[in-house]
Amino acid sequence: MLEDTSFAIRPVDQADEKEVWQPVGDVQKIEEKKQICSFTCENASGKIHFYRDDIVRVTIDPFDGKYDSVSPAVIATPEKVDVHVQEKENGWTLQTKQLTVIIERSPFRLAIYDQEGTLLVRDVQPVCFEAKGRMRCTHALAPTDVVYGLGEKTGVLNKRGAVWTMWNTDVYAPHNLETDPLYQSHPYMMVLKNGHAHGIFFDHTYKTTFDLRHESFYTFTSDGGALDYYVFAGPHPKDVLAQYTHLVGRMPLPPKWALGYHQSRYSYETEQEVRELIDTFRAKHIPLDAVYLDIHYMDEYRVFTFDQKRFPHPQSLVQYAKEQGVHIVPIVDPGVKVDAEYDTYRDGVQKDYFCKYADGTLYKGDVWPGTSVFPDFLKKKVRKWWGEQHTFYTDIGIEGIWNDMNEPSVFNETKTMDEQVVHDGWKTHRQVHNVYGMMMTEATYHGLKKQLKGKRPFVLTRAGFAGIHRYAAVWTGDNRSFWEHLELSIPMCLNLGLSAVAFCGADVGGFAHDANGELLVRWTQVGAFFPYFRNHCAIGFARQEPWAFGETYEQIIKRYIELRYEWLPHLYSLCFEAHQTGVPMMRPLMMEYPNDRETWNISDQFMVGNEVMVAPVMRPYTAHRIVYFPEGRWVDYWTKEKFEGGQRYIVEAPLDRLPIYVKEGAMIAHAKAKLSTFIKDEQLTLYVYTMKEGTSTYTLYDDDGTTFAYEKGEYVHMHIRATFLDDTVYFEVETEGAYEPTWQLRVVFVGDVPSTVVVNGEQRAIEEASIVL
Ligand code: MIG
Repeated sequence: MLEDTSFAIRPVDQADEKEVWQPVGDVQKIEEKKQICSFTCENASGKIHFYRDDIVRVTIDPFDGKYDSVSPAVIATPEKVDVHVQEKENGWTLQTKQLTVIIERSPFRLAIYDQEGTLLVRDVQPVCFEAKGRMRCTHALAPTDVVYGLGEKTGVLNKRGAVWTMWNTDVYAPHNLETDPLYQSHPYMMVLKNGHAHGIFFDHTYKTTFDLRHESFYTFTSDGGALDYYVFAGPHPKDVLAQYTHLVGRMPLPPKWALGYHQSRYSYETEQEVRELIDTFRAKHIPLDAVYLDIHYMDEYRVFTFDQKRFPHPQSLVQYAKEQGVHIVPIVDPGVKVDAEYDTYRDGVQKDYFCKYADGTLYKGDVWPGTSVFPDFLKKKVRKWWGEQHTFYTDIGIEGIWNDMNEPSVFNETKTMDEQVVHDGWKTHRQVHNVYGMMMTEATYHGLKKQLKGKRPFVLTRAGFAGIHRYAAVWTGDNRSFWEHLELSIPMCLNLGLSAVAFCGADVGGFAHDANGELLVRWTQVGAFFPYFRNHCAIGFARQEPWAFGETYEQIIKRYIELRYEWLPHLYSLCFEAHQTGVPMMRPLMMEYPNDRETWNISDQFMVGNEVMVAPVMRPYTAHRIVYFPEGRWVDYWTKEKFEGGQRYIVEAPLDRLPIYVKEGAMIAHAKAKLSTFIKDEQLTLYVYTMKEGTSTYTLYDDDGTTFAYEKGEYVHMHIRATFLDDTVYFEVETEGAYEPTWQLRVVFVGDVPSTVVVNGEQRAIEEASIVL
C-alpha cells in the first residue's frame, strides 16, 4: 500500500536506468538479389525486402537469429517487385514505383520516401541494441505530424505526447486518459504528414514501447527480438489501411446477427432469468439479437460445463431464444480448473497440452475456478483440441463465443503468467505473452467454423494482437459508467479501426459503477453507430437493461435500438467494405478529409462510412454541443436543416436527439425497424439527399447474412451513381452477384424532389417523392 503514498516517488528509483545501448555500426557489405537487399554492419546483419511496390520490410538482427519472430500477424507473402538499385557516394538507393529507400553507409541509417518525395521514415539516431536482446530505433517526426493507430489505447485520437506500451493487461482500475497498457497489442501506427498518410508496423511480440513525447522524433523499443518493421506508402489513409490489411489480413463477414443489439450482464445467473429477459424484450417490442452468459452459467467456473442447478436445460434455452430471434453467447476463459475429476483438465494433462516451466512442471495460476492451468495455444494441436471442445456448445445450437481473460489475466502481482513459462517448445512467455490471447481466439474461431457447417461463427475477444480481426470482434474491456468513458470510447474505437480492427465497440452503459437514465440514453445513441453494439454491466451494480431507469428513458433507448436496425443495410454494406478493403465502418473525420487540418484532432465526432457524420452529446445535463462540419453542405438527419461546411456550429440536441448529419447528395440505404435480424427485409429504402448539381455514388451490399456463400459470389452488390442536373436525377445502377435479395429497393428523395428521374437511361414516374429502382 506504500505505493499509494509519496513513497512511490522516492528518489532512489528515479535515477536513470543505466543503459548500455550499442549501435549496429557502419555498413560493410551489401548485396541485392531480386527484391531483397541484404547488408552486413559491424554488429548486425539486415535486410530490406520489398513485399510490393508500396510495402517494404526492414529487418536488422544483431543476435544471429537467436530471437526468430514467432508473430502470427503477417499472412501475406511477397509479390514480385522491380527494384532499381544505385550505389551512391555514402550508400545506396533502392527504388520501386512507390517507395525509395536510401541506405547510408557510415553510420548505417535508413531514410524512406514515397514517390512524391515525402519523407516517411528516417533514422535520426543509429539503430541500437542491448546484449540482453533489446532493440531500439529512433525515427524522425515533424512537429505537425499526427500519429494514429496503436490499437486499443486510451487518450485522444492523436497519440503523440505520451509513451505507449504493448503488453496485454487486464485493467479493472478505472481507465484514464493515460491508463496504459490495456488488453491488446497493436504495434502499428498511421502517421499523417500534411495530409499524406503512411503506416509502420513493428512486428514484435515482446513487450514494446512507443515513446511519442518528443517534438521531432519518436523512439521504438522492443524488449527482445531482431528489429522487424514494415512501412506502408499510403498516401491516402485508406491506402494505408489497404496496404496494412494486405499484410495482416481482413475481417471475414460476421453473421448479421452479430451486428444487431446485444444484451449482457455479469451475470444473468439462471435459465429462468435469461428467459424472462428475452420475454421482456419481446413484450416491450425492443429489438434484440443476442444475450450473453457470463461466468455464472458454468459449474464452478469450469469451461465447457453448465451448472446443473442454474442451467439444467441449456439446449432448450438456446432453442427457446432462437425462436425469439435471439442467439445465446457464452463466455469461455482460458483457465482450466485443476480438478482430477474434470474431463478437460484430465484430457489436457494426459495429452500434455498445458503450459509448463522449462523443468516440466505445470504452470498454475489463480483465476475464477481457483487454481488453474492454461492451454498452450502456441501449439497447433492444442488449438485444434481447444476448438474441438466447443462441440459442447455448438451441439446445442450455440453459434457465438465470448473470449475473456485471455491476456492471459491471472490473479497475482504481475497480473499474468510467469514470464519463465515456456510455450511450444522453447518460446518464453516473455516472448509470446502478447499473442497468447489471439491464438486462443484463433482456435475458437476455427473450431466453431468447422462445427457450424457453413454458418459464420461470431467470436468476441478481449485480448488480441495485430491480426486479431481475422477471428473476432473486439470490445474495449472493463470501462465504467462514467461520462468520461463514453467520451473515451470514441477515440479508442477509431484507433482500433485504423489498426484494422473494424469490428469493435465498448460496453454500452459502462461495465462497472452505476449507470443512470441519462447516461444510458446518451450511450445507447452512440453505441447504435458503433460497429459492435452491446450493453454490458458488472455484478453488484445497478441493472442496465433498456427499461432499468423508467419509461421516459426506455422509450428513447428503444427508439435508438430500432434506429440501429433501420441503419443495418448501411452498416452491413460498410462491413463488406471493411472485409474487402480494410477500411473500417467507423472512421475519424480525417479519413475522409485528410487535407483539412481541422479534422486531424477531432476525437468526439466520427463518420459512419464516407458521408454520414455523428456528433454525440457526451456530457450530463447538456443539450447542445459544438460540431465541426468539413467542406460541403450537410443535412441534419432529423430536421433536414442545412449546414454550410468548413466551419463550426453550436447545435441543439435534447435528450432524445443524437446529432447525425448526412452530406448533401449522399444516398443511404435503410430498412424498417424489426425485432431481430432473423426477420428478412421485404423493402429497403434508399434515401437520396438531393442537391442542385453534382454526382454521388453509393454501394449497397447484401447476402444471406449467415453462410459463407458470399465467398462464392452469392451476394448482391449494387453500385448506384446519381447525377443531379437541372432538376433531374440520373441514376446509373449496376448490380453484381448471384444472390436474389429478399427486398425491393425504393428511392425516397430528401430535400427538393426532382421533376424528372432517369434510371439507366429510362425516364421514370415519381410517386409520392419516391420510385422503385
Ligand atoms: O471481471 O466474466 O471484462 O466483461 O463480465 C473479471 C466476468 C472477468 C471481465 C470482463 C467482463 C466480464 C467479467 N470478466
